[in-house]
Amino acid sequence: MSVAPTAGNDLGVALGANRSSAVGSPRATLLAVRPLLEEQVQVWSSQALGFRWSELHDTTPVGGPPDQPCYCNAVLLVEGLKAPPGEAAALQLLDALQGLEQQFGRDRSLEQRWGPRSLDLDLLFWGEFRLEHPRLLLPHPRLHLRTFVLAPLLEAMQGSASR
Ligand code: PH2
Ligand code: MG
Ligand code: MG
Repeated sequence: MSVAPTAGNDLGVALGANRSSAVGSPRATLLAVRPLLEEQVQVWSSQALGFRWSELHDTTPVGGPPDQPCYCNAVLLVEGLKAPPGEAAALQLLDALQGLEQQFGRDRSLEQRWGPRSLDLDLLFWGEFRLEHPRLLLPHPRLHLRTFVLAPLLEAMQGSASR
């Protein structure tokens, strides 16, 4: 049986940074990573996609050590994915996101939970797909609690798609 693709297959990625990277401030990092992230998602999916971006938001840190710097946050919505969601594909995308984090200086072995980071790329959801894997929970379990994700997500949902 074949199932027609629907808009319910949209995928969300949250971007965050609150420590400078080789390209500069957290804001400069998010600006630099935007086209690279689109490229990675494009390569991962091997098909034409639509991208909707939020603005960049300066946000107060939630959790983590006291006195950490403010974050810059954004959300990317990916539209038009034809393949049905699945574990192997989601983990492949996670690998690509973590590769980009490393490219911008992230070293997970050196950091505290929710401590400052040069780039954080979190998969938020992929349609209604549910995944409980040691490396990845979908949808993101704290998505509904985080204004720094919800506000840009709403903005991206209301924006127009670029292809
Ligand atoms: N990310 C965290 C913890 N706290 N606070 C804000 N404002 N923005 C973030 O992206 C963020 C956070 C862990 O990933
Ligand atoms: Mg993360
Ligand atoms: Mg995060």
